[in-house]
Amino acid sequence: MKKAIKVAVTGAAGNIGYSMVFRIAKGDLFGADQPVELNLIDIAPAMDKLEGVKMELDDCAFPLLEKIVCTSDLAEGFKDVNWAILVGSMPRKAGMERSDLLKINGGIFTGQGKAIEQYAAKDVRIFVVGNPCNTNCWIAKQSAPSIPADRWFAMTMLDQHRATYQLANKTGVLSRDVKNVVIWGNHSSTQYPDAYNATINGKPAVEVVNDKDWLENDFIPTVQKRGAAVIAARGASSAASAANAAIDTVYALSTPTPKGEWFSVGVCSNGEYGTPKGIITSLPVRTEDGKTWHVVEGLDINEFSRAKIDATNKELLDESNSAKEILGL
Ligand code: NAX
Repeated sequence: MKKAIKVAVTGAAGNIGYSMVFRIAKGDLFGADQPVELNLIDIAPAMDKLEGVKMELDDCAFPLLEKIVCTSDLAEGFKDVNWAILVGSMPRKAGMERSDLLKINGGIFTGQGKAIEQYAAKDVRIFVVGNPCNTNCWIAKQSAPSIPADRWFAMTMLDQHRATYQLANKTGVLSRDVKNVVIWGNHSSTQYPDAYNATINGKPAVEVVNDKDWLENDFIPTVQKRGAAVIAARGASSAASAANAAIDTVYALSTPTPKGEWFSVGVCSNGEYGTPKGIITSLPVRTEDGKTWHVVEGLDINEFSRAKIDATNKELLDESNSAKEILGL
């Protein structure tokens, strides 16, 4: 048997955590021959609930699961972990000022960034799901300066999956027939789901859809507002689909990307496609070896896309500048 990969999940007693940890234990991140250890982290009042999650994990008798730690102590929780999946956070609520949100998340993500830097394995990779995920990732990264910039990720795969389904549904094909939708920018309502670089059964998606008005005025807002639509329908925010997207992101970063394809994930910009250097922004990414990754360069950016990409990245730059100012980072 291989040496276990150690995965920490924060917010593990929450809804997304509950939908995610069983799939990690089953082998959905690294394959059916790769053992895992789970460090489940939540706040102290959630420890009883977390113990219940552990009991259920025990009761699955997963062959690949070698150890479970339940803790609210960050030193214990991040000790020697190879992956830190940060789900627990304070998303924006109605009436909340952006500065209040930044202060609360600043506290959470500076603390977690510092603890990861101090206690995690040398090869740790950090993936932020908790909203606002791009800026939370940026805050944690600022607090852990010795961890290289290419190890930090924020989730936009759920948006990619939502966009993929909308294109499939519109054109009467299956989701698997749609490839290479790109989500650019922030996981927020300014995100830009780009169908111009996507294909449907190998043909340009714009040609198959053949409805520019739908693509620009229906498809984009539907994807941008899908999270709110799920809340309205379900009375709770996306959990299983978010956990699925989180699993798919870590899997995509750990497995060679199929030829000719790419996926979307928030990464630290190096100025690609005119994005401001240093922000955590969603870009098209590939990995050839399942270890290192690179931004796919040379995609076609038309005037419409340019304006949308610039707007969402401006929002991210403003968010990180506010975080810098308010948190003194
Ligand atoms: P829940 O409220 O069900 O669970 C959150 C859990 O985090 C709770 O158990 C809570 O005790 C814990 N927690 C809070 N502060 C913590 C801290 N400082 N350290 C450790 N644990 C902490 O929320 P859930 O539905 O699971 O959503 C979690 C986060 O994912 C939210 O921020 C949400 O906005 C975000 N999402 C991100 C998405 C994305 O695409 N990036 C989509 C889905 C989701 O909206």
